[in-house]
Amino acid sequence: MRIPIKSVTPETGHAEICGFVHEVRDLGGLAFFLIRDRTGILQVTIPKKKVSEAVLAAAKAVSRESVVRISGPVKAVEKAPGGRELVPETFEIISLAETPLPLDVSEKVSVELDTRLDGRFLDVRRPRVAAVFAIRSAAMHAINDYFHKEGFISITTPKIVAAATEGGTELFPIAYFDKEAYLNQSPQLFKQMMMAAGCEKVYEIGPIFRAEEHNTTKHLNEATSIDIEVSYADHIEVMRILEDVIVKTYEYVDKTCSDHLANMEITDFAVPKGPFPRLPYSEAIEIAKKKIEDPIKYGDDIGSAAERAIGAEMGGHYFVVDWPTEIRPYYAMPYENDPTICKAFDLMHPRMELSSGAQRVHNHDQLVQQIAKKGLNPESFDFYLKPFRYGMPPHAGWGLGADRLIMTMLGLSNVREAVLFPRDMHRLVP
Ligand code: AMO
Repeated sequence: MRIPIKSVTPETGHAEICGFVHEVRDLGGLAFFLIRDRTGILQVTIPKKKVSEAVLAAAKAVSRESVVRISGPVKAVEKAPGGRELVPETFEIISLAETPLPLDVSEKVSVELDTRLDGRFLDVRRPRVAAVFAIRSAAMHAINDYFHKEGFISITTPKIVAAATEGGTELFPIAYFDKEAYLNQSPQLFKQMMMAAGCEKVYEIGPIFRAEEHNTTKHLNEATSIDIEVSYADHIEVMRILEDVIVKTYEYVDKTCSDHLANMEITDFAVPKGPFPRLPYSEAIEIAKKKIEDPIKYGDDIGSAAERAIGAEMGGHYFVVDWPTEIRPYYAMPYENDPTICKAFDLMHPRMELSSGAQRVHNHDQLVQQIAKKGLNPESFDFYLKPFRYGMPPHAGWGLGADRLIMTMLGLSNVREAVLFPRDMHRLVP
Protein backbone atom coordinates (compact mmCIF):
# COMPACT_ATOMS: atom_id res chain seq x y z
CA MET A 1 0.00 0.00 0.00
CA ARG A 2 1.18 3.51 -0.81
CA ILE A 3 2.75 5.47 2.02
CA PRO A 4 3.41 9.23 2.09
CA ILE A 5 7.02 10.05 1.24
CA LYS A 6 7.53 11.89 4.51
CA SER A 7 6.84 8.63 6.38
CA VAL A 8 9.39 6.56 4.44
CA THR A 9 12.30 5.65 6.74
CA PRO A 10 14.92 2.90 6.69
CA GLU A 11 12.91 1.34 9.52
CA THR A 12 9.96 1.03 7.14
CA GLY A 13 11.98 -1.70 5.45
CA HIS A 14 10.00 -1.97 2.23
CA ALA A 15 7.93 0.92 0.88
CA GLU A 16 5.57 1.70 -1.97
CA ILE A 17 5.36 5.35 -2.99
CA CYS A 18 3.42 7.32 -5.60
CA GLY A 19 4.28 10.75 -6.88
CA PHE A 20 5.74 12.96 -9.59
CA VAL A 21 9.23 12.55 -11.08
CA HIS A 22 10.90 15.68 -9.71
CA GLU A 23 14.37 15.19 -11.13
CA VAL A 24 16.30 12.62 -13.16
CA ARG A 25 20.06 12.17 -13.12
CA ASP A 26 21.70 9.44 -15.16
CA LEU A 27 25.32 8.69 -14.29
CA GLY A 28 25.82 5.69 -16.60
CA GLY A 29 25.82 2.65 -14.34
CA LEU A 30 23.72 4.47 -11.77
CA ALA A 31 20.58 6.58 -12.17
CA PHE A 32 18.99 8.81 -9.52
CA PHE A 33 15.38 9.84 -9.50
CA LEU A 34 13.85 12.27 -7.07
CA ILE A 35 10.18 11.43 -6.51
CA ARG A 36 7.92 14.07 -4.99
CA ASP A 37 4.54 13.86 -3.34
CA ARG A 38 2.71 16.43 -1.21
CA THR A 39 4.71 15.47 1.85
CA GLY A 40 8.27 15.53 0.55
CA ILE A 41 10.93 14.22 -1.80
CA LEU A 42 12.57 10.77 -1.86
CA GLN A 43 15.65 9.62 -3.74
CA VAL A 44 15.19 6.49 -5.80
CA THR A 45 18.51 4.96 -6.80
CA ILE A 46 18.81 2.55 -9.71
CA PRO A 47 22.02 0.49 -9.91
CA LYS A 48 21.44 -0.58 -13.50
CA LYS A 49 23.03 -4.00 -13.18
CA LYS A 50 21.08 -4.95 -10.09
CA VAL A 51 17.49 -4.12 -11.05
CA SER A 52 15.02 -5.97 -13.29
CA GLU A 53 14.59 -5.34 -17.02
CA ALA A 54 11.10 -4.00 -16.37
CA VAL A 55 12.42 -1.39 -13.89
CA LEU A 56 15.16 -0.38 -16.34
CA ALA A 57 12.69 0.00 -19.20
CA ALA A 58 10.32 2.17 -17.17
CA ALA A 59 13.18 4.30 -15.82
CA LYS A 60 14.37 4.88 -19.37
CA ALA A 61 10.95 5.78 -20.73
CA VAL A 62 9.80 8.09 -17.93
CA SER A 63 9.91 11.89 -18.25
CA ARG A 64 10.04 14.61 -15.60
CA GLU A 65 6.71 15.28 -13.83
CA SER A 66 5.25 11.93 -14.91
CA VAL A 67 3.23 10.15 -12.23
CA VAL A 68 4.84 6.91 -11.03
CA ARG A 69 4.35 4.14 -8.51
CA ILE A 70 7.58 2.65 -7.16
CA SER A 71 8.27 0.03 -4.51
CA GLY A 72 11.36 -1.52 -2.98
CA PRO A 73 13.58 -1.63 0.09
CA VAL A 74 14.58 1.58 1.89
CA LYS A 75 18.14 2.18 3.12
CA ALA A 76 19.72 4.92 5.19
CA VAL A 77 21.92 7.11 2.96
CA GLU A 78 23.42 10.22 4.45
CA LYS A 79 23.67 12.31 1.29
CA ALA A 80 20.13 11.68 0.04
CA PRO A 81 17.20 14.03 0.87
CA GLY A 82 15.81 13.04 4.26
CA GLY A 83 18.78 10.65 4.75
CA ARG A 84 17.24 7.68 2.92
CA GLU A 85 16.87 6.11 -0.50
CA LEU A 86 14.78 3.46 -2.14
CA VAL A 87 16.08 0.88 -4.64
CA PRO A 88 13.13 -0.12 -6.82
CA GLU A 89 11.84 -3.63 -7.28
CA THR A 90 8.88 -2.28 -9.24
CA PHE A 91 8.64 0.96 -11.24
CA GLU A 92 5.31 1.71 -12.88
CA ILE A 93 4.56 4.74 -15.05
CA ILE A 94 0.95 5.63 -14.18
CA SER A 95 0.74 8.76 -16.35
CA LEU A 96 3.49 9.92 -18.68
CA ALA A 97 4.08 13.70 -18.83
CA GLU A 98 4.57 15.25 -22.24
CA THR A 99 7.76 17.15 -22.94
CA PRO A 100 8.67 19.95 -22.91
CA LEU A 101 6.76 21.07 -19.82
CA PRO A 102 4.96 24.42 -20.16
CA LEU A 103 6.55 25.46 -16.88
CA ASP A 104 9.68 24.36 -15.06
CA VAL A 105 8.59 22.81 -11.80
CA SER A 106 12.03 22.63 -10.21
CA GLU A 107 12.74 25.67 -8.09
CA LYS A 108 15.82 26.44 -10.16
CA VAL A 109 14.30 28.72 -12.75
CA SER A 110 12.39 31.88 -11.86
CA VAL A 111 9.20 32.21 -13.87
CA GLU A 112 6.99 35.24 -14.61
CA LEU A 113 3.79 35.33 -12.56
CA ASP A 114 1.64 35.33 -15.72
CA THR A 115 3.27 32.12 -16.99
CA ARG A 116 2.87 30.59 -13.55
CA LEU A 117 -0.82 31.44 -13.43
CA ASP A 118 -1.37 30.12 -16.97
CA GLY A 119 0.08 26.77 -15.85
CA ARG A 120 -1.19 26.94 -12.27
CA PHE A 121 -1.58 23.14 -11.92
CA LEU A 122 2.16 22.78 -12.55
CA ASP A 123 3.06 25.87 -10.53
CA VAL A 124 1.33 24.46 -7.45
CA ARG A 125 3.44 21.31 -7.75
CA ARG A 126 6.33 23.44 -6.54
CA PRO A 127 6.73 22.99 -2.78
CA ARG A 128 7.20 26.74 -2.27
CA VAL A 129 3.87 27.48 -3.99
CA ALA A 130 2.01 24.50 -2.51
CA ALA A 131 3.05 25.90 0.88
CA VAL A 132 1.09 29.14 0.26
CA PHE A 133 -2.13 27.19 -0.21
CA ALA A 134 -1.48 24.80 2.65
CA ILE A 135 -0.96 27.84 4.90
CA ARG A 136 -4.07 29.53 3.47
CA SER A 137 -6.01 26.38 4.29
CA ALA A 138 -4.64 26.34 7.85
CA ALA A 139 -5.47 30.03 8.30
CA MET A 140 -9.04 29.51 7.09
CA HIS A 141 -9.35 26.56 9.44
CA ALA A 142 -8.23 28.72 12.36
CA ILE A 143 -10.76 31.40 11.41
CA ASN A 144 -13.67 28.95 11.07
CA ASP A 145 -12.64 27.36 14.34
CA TYR A 146 -12.53 30.72 16.11
CA PHE A 147 -16.03 31.67 15.00
CA HIS A 148 -17.39 28.26 15.85
CA LYS A 149 -15.93 28.40 19.35
CA GLU A 150 -17.24 31.95 19.85
CA GLY A 151 -20.79 30.87 18.99
CA PHE A 152 -21.11 32.44 15.54
CA ILE A 153 -23.51 30.92 13.01
CA SER A 154 -22.02 30.30 9.59
CA ILE A 155 -24.26 31.68 6.84
CA THR A 156 -24.32 31.55 3.04
CA THR A 157 -25.94 34.44 1.21
CA PRO A 158 -26.75 34.89 -2.49
CA LYS A 159 -24.12 36.04 -4.92
CA ILE A 160 -26.74 36.85 -7.57
CA VAL A 161 -28.49 40.03 -6.46
CA ALA A 162 -30.79 42.75 -7.75
CA ALA A 163 -29.06 45.85 -6.34
CA ALA A 164 -25.76 47.36 -5.31
CA THR A 165 -24.50 47.16 -1.75
CA GLU A 166 -21.76 49.68 -1.40
CA GLY A 167 -23.23 52.35 -3.71
CA GLY A 168 -24.12 52.33 -7.39
CA THR A 169 -20.80 51.63 -9.09
CA GLU A 170 -18.43 48.74 -9.62
CA LEU A 171 -20.96 45.99 -10.29
CA PHE A 172 -20.81 43.11 -12.76
CA PRO A 173 -24.16 42.87 -14.56
CA ILE A 174 -25.33 39.36 -15.47
CA ALA A 175 -28.14 37.99 -17.59
CA TYR A 176 -30.75 36.54 -15.23
CA PHE A 177 -33.70 35.30 -17.32
CA ASP A 178 -35.61 38.45 -18.25
CA LYS A 179 -34.31 40.52 -15.33
CA GLU A 180 -31.27 42.62 -14.72
CA ALA A 181 -29.07 41.16 -12.00
CA TYR A 182 -25.57 41.60 -10.63
CA LEU A 183 -22.82 39.65 -8.90
CA ASN A 184 -22.79 40.69 -5.25
CA GLN A 185 -20.10 43.09 -4.02
CA SER A 186 -20.48 42.18 -0.36
CA PRO A 187 -22.81 40.18 1.91
CA GLN A 188 -23.34 43.46 3.82
CA LEU A 189 -27.11 43.78 3.42
CA PHE A 190 -27.80 40.10 4.07
CA LYS A 191 -25.64 39.84 7.16
CA GLN A 192 -27.42 42.89 8.58
CA MET A 193 -30.81 41.32 7.78
CA MET A 194 -29.73 38.28 9.80
CA MET A 195 -29.52 40.56 12.84
CA ALA A 196 -33.23 41.28 12.31
CA ALA A 197 -33.67 37.51 12.08
CA GLY A 198 -32.34 37.23 15.62
CA CYS A 199 -29.16 35.30 14.82
CA GLU A 200 -27.03 37.70 16.92
CA LYS A 201 -23.61 36.52 15.66
CA VAL A 202 -23.11 35.45 12.04
CA TYR A 203 -20.15 34.98 9.74
CA GLU A 204 -19.68 34.18 6.10
CA ILE A 205 -16.58 33.32 4.11
CA GLY A 206 -17.34 33.70 0.43
CA PRO A 207 -16.65 35.44 -2.86
CA ILE A 208 -17.20 39.15 -3.44
CA PHE A 209 -17.21 40.64 -6.93
CA ARG A 210 -15.83 44.07 -7.71
CA ALA A 211 -15.90 45.42 -11.26
CA GLU A 212 -13.04 47.80 -10.49
CA GLU A 213 -10.80 48.61 -13.38
CA HIS A 214 -7.81 48.51 -11.08
CA ASN A 215 -4.70 46.86 -12.32
CA THR A 216 -2.71 46.71 -9.10
CA THR A 217 -0.94 44.11 -7.01
CA LYS A 218 -3.68 44.23 -4.34
CA HIS A 219 -6.96 44.33 -6.29
CA LEU A 220 -8.88 41.36 -7.66
CA ASN A 221 -12.21 41.35 -9.45
CA GLU A 222 -13.23 38.28 -7.47
CA ALA A 223 -11.94 38.22 -3.90
CA THR A 224 -12.73 36.15 -0.82
CA SER A 225 -14.21 38.06 2.06
CA ILE A 226 -14.51 37.00 5.69
CA ASP A 227 -17.56 38.85 6.99
CA ILE A 228 -19.12 39.09 10.43
CA GLU A 229 -22.10 40.84 11.98
CA VAL A 230 -22.84 40.97 15.71
CA SER A 231 -25.96 42.20 17.51
CA TYR A 232 -25.74 44.43 20.59
CA ALA A 233 -22.10 45.13 19.71
CA ASP A 234 -20.54 48.46 18.86
CA HIS A 235 -17.50 49.22 16.69
CA ILE A 236 -15.18 48.86 19.70
CA GLU A 237 -16.39 45.32 20.36
CA VAL A 238 -16.04 44.12 16.75
CA MET A 239 -12.56 45.68 16.48
CA ARG A 240 -11.59 43.55 19.46
CA ILE A 241 -12.95 40.47 17.68
CA LEU A 242 -11.04 41.38 14.52
CA GLU A 243 -7.80 41.79 16.43
CA ASP A 244 -8.39 38.46 18.11
CA VAL A 245 -9.06 36.73 14.77
CA ILE A 246 -5.83 38.11 13.28
CA VAL A 247 -3.65 37.18 16.27
CA LYS A 248 -5.16 33.68 16.66
CA THR A 249 -4.81 32.97 12.93
CA TYR A 250 -1.13 33.92 12.94
CA GLU A 251 -0.62 31.86 16.11
CA TYR A 252 -2.21 28.81 14.50
CA VAL A 253 -0.09 29.13 11.35
CA ASP A 254 3.01 29.60 13.49
CA LYS A 255 2.18 26.50 15.52
CA THR A 256 1.10 24.14 12.73
CA CYS A 257 2.82 25.24 9.50
CA SER A 258 6.56 25.12 10.26
CA ASP A 259 7.29 22.78 7.32
CA HIS A 260 5.37 24.98 4.89
CA LEU A 261 6.99 28.15 6.21
CA ALA A 262 10.39 26.44 5.77
CA ASN A 263 9.45 25.53 2.18
CA MET A 264 8.83 29.25 1.59
CA GLU A 265 12.14 30.07 3.32
CA ILE A 266 10.30 32.19 5.87
CA THR A 267 12.49 32.12 8.95
CA ASP A 268 11.18 35.21 10.74
CA PHE A 269 7.43 34.55 10.95
CA ALA A 270 6.18 36.97 13.59
CA VAL A 271 2.82 36.75 15.34
CA PRO A 272 1.42 40.30 15.74
CA LYS A 273 0.62 41.39 19.27
CA GLY A 274 -2.69 42.99 20.24
CA PRO A 275 -4.12 45.41 21.05
CA PHE A 276 -3.41 47.18 17.76
CA PRO A 277 -3.11 50.97 18.01
CA ARG A 278 -6.24 53.00 17.20
CA LEU A 279 -5.22 55.93 15.00
CA PRO A 280 -7.89 58.61 14.44
CA TYR A 281 -8.41 59.38 10.75
CA SER A 282 -7.50 63.06 11.35
CA GLU A 283 -4.08 62.04 12.72
CA ALA A 284 -3.54 59.57 9.87
CA ILE A 285 -4.08 62.45 7.41
CA GLU A 286 -1.54 64.59 9.30
CA ILE A 287 1.08 61.82 9.04
CA ALA A 288 0.38 61.40 5.33
CA LYS A 289 0.58 65.17 4.73
CA LYS A 290 4.14 65.24 6.05
CA LYS A 291 5.29 62.16 4.17
CA ILE A 292 3.83 62.06 0.69
CA GLU A 293 4.23 64.39 -2.26
CA ASP A 294 0.66 64.41 -3.56
CA PRO A 295 -1.54 66.83 -1.63
CA ILE A 296 -3.91 65.18 0.84
CA LYS A 297 -6.42 66.84 3.17
CA TYR A 298 -9.06 66.01 5.76
CA GLY A 299 -12.02 64.43 3.94
CA ASP A 300 -9.93 62.63 1.29
CA ASP A 301 -9.72 58.89 0.93
CA ILE A 302 -6.44 57.38 2.09
CA GLY A 303 -4.82 56.21 -1.15
CA SER A 304 -2.06 53.65 -1.63
CA ALA A 305 0.86 56.08 -1.21
CA ALA A 306 -0.64 57.54 1.99
CA GLU A 307 -1.41 54.01 3.23
CA ARG A 308 2.21 52.99 2.82
CA ALA A 309 3.57 56.19 4.42
CA ILE A 310 1.31 55.86 7.45
CA GLY A 311 2.06 52.12 7.61
CA ALA A 312 5.80 52.79 7.70
CA GLU A 313 5.27 55.16 10.63
CA MET A 314 3.00 52.70 12.52
CA GLY A 315 5.24 49.67 11.88
CA GLY A 316 2.61 46.98 12.50
CA HIS A 317 -1.11 46.31 12.30
CA TYR A 318 -3.22 49.29 13.34
CA PHE A 319 -6.78 50.61 13.10
CA VAL A 320 -7.82 53.89 11.51
CA VAL A 321 -10.89 55.07 13.44
CA ASP A 322 -13.29 58.06 13.59
CA TRP A 323 -13.73 58.56 9.85
CA PRO A 324 -15.62 61.50 8.33
CA THR A 325 -19.21 60.31 7.85
CA GLU A 326 -19.20 61.78 4.37
CA ILE A 327 -16.65 59.32 2.97
CA ARG A 328 -18.05 56.15 4.55
CA PRO A 329 -21.03 54.09 3.33
CA TYR A 330 -24.60 55.01 4.36
CA TYR A 331 -24.79 52.16 6.86
CA ALA A 332 -22.02 53.54 9.15
CA MET A 333 -23.31 55.01 12.42
CA PRO A 334 -22.42 58.67 13.05
CA TYR A 335 -21.26 59.60 16.57
CA GLU A 336 -24.15 61.03 18.58
CA ASN A 337 -22.06 63.97 19.85
CA ASP A 338 -20.46 64.77 16.48
CA PRO A 339 -22.32 63.35 13.45
CA THR A 340 -19.62 64.59 11.06
CA ILE A 341 -17.53 61.59 12.13
CA CYS A 342 -18.72 58.00 12.35
CA LYS A 343 -18.11 54.70 14.12
CA ALA A 344 -16.34 53.17 11.14
CA PHE A 345 -12.84 51.73 11.08
CA ASP A 346 -10.27 50.16 8.78
CA LEU A 347 -7.80 47.54 9.91
CA MET A 348 -4.47 48.21 8.28
CA HIS A 349 -1.36 46.13 7.70
CA PRO A 350 1.64 48.42 7.15
CA ARG A 351 1.40 47.54 3.43
CA MET A 352 -2.36 47.97 2.86
CA GLU A 353 -5.95 47.90 4.11
CA LEU A 354 -7.11 44.46 5.27
CA SER A 355 -10.59 45.14 6.59
CA SER A 356 -13.38 47.72 6.87
CA GLY A 357 -16.15 47.75 9.40
CA ALA A 358 -18.46 49.87 11.50
CA GLN A 359 -21.23 50.04 13.98
CA ARG A 360 -24.30 50.29 11.75
CA VAL A 361 -27.29 52.58 11.71
CA HIS A 362 -30.15 50.46 13.08
CA ASN A 363 -32.88 53.12 13.03
CA HIS A 364 -35.03 52.84 9.90
CA ASP A 365 -35.68 56.55 9.30
CA GLN A 366 -32.08 57.54 9.90
CA LEU A 367 -30.95 54.85 7.47
CA VAL A 368 -33.39 56.06 4.76
CA GLN A 369 -32.02 59.57 5.24
CA GLN A 370 -28.43 58.44 4.99
CA ILE A 371 -29.12 56.41 1.84
CA ALA A 372 -30.75 59.44 0.21
CA LYS A 373 -27.91 61.71 1.33
CA LYS A 374 -25.48 59.51 -0.60
CA GLY A 375 -27.53 60.14 -3.74
CA LEU A 376 -28.95 56.60 -3.75
CA ASN A 377 -32.61 55.71 -4.16
CA PRO A 378 -34.05 54.23 -0.93
CA GLU A 379 -36.72 52.46 -3.01
CA SER A 380 -34.18 50.12 -4.52
CA PHE A 381 -33.19 49.13 -0.95
CA ASP A 382 -36.72 48.13 0.01
CA PHE A 383 -35.90 44.50 0.80
CA TYR A 384 -33.05 45.68 3.04
CA LEU A 385 -34.97 48.47 4.74
CA LYS A 386 -38.03 46.39 5.61
CA PRO A 387 -36.35 44.42 8.42
CA PHE A 388 -35.47 47.73 10.10
CA ARG A 389 -39.23 48.39 10.59
CA TYR A 390 -39.99 45.31 12.69
CA GLY A 391 -37.44 45.31 15.50
CA MET A 392 -33.75 45.62 14.62
CA PRO A 393 -31.10 45.11 17.31
CA PRO A 394 -28.17 47.55 17.29
CA HIS A 395 -25.26 45.84 15.55
CA ALA A 396 -21.76 46.12 14.15
CA GLY A 397 -19.52 44.09 11.85
CA TRP A 398 -16.66 43.99 9.39
CA GLY A 399 -15.35 42.42 6.19
CA LEU A 400 -11.78 41.12 6.06
CA GLY A 401 -10.10 40.34 2.72
CA ALA A 402 -8.83 36.74 2.95
CA ASP A 403 -6.50 37.13 -0.03
CA ARG A 404 -4.84 40.24 1.40
CA LEU A 405 -4.58 38.59 4.80
CA ILE A 406 -2.57 35.72 3.30
CA MET A 407 -0.59 38.04 1.03
CA THR A 408 0.57 40.21 3.93
CA MET A 409 1.05 37.29 6.31
CA LEU A 410 3.45 35.58 3.90
CA GLY A 411 5.07 38.70 2.47
CA LEU A 412 3.88 37.91 -1.08
CA SER A 413 4.46 40.72 -3.55
CA ASN A 414 1.19 40.24 -5.45
CA VAL A 415 -2.26 39.28 -4.14
CA ARG A 416 -2.63 36.93 -7.13
CA GLU A 417 0.03 34.69 -5.53
CA ALA A 418 -2.36 34.04 -2.64
CA VAL A 419 -5.21 32.99 -4.95
CA LEU A 420 -5.32 29.73 -6.89
CA PHE A 421 -7.07 31.01 -10.00
CA PRO A 422 -7.19 34.81 -9.73
CA ARG A 423 -9.70 36.90 -11.63
CA ASP A 424 -8.52 40.30 -12.82
CA MET A 425 -9.13 42.56 -15.80
CA HIS A 426 -7.01 40.36 -18.02
CA ARG A 427 -7.49 36.93 -16.53
CA LEU A 428 -10.59 34.81 -16.98
CA VAL A 429 -8.84 31.48 -17.74
CA PRO A 430 -7.88 29.12 -16.12
P1 AMO B 1 -14.71 46.81 1.78
O1 AMO B 1 -15.27 47.20 0.47
O2 AMO B 1 -13.67 47.72 2.38
O3 AMO B 1 -15.85 46.68 2.87
O4 AMO B 1 -14.10 45.35 1.66
C1 AMO B 1 -13.62 44.67 2.80
C2 AMO B 1 -12.24 44.08 2.53
O5 AMO B 1 -12.30 43.19 1.42
C3 AMO B 1 -11.08 43.23 0.71
N1 AMO B 1 -11.33 43.67 -0.67
C4 AMO B 1 -10.60 43.30 -1.74
N2 AMO B 1 -9.53 42.49 -1.86
C5 AMO B 1 -9.00 42.32 -3.08
N3 AMO B 1 -9.47 42.93 -4.19
C6 AMO B 1 -10.54 43.76 -4.12
N4 AMO B 1 -11.00 44.35 -5.24
C7 AMO B 1 -11.15 43.97 -2.86
N5 AMO B 1 -12.20 44.71 -2.43
C8 AMO B 1 -12.29 44.51 -1.11
C9 AMO B 1 -10.19 44.24 1.40
C10 AMO B 1 -11.18 45.10 2.14
O6 AMO B 1 -10.61 45.72 3.26
N6 AMO B 1 -19.33 45.81 3.46
C11 AMO B 1 -18.00 46.25 3.86
C12 AMO B 1 -17.50 45.51 5.07
C13 AMO B 1 -18.27 45.80 6.34
O7 AMO B 1 -18.45 46.99 6.67
O8 AMO B 1 -18.67 44.84 7.03
C14 AMO B 1 -17.05 46.05 2.69
O9 AMO B 1 -17.29 45.30 1.78
O10 AMO B 1 -9.31 43.54 2.26
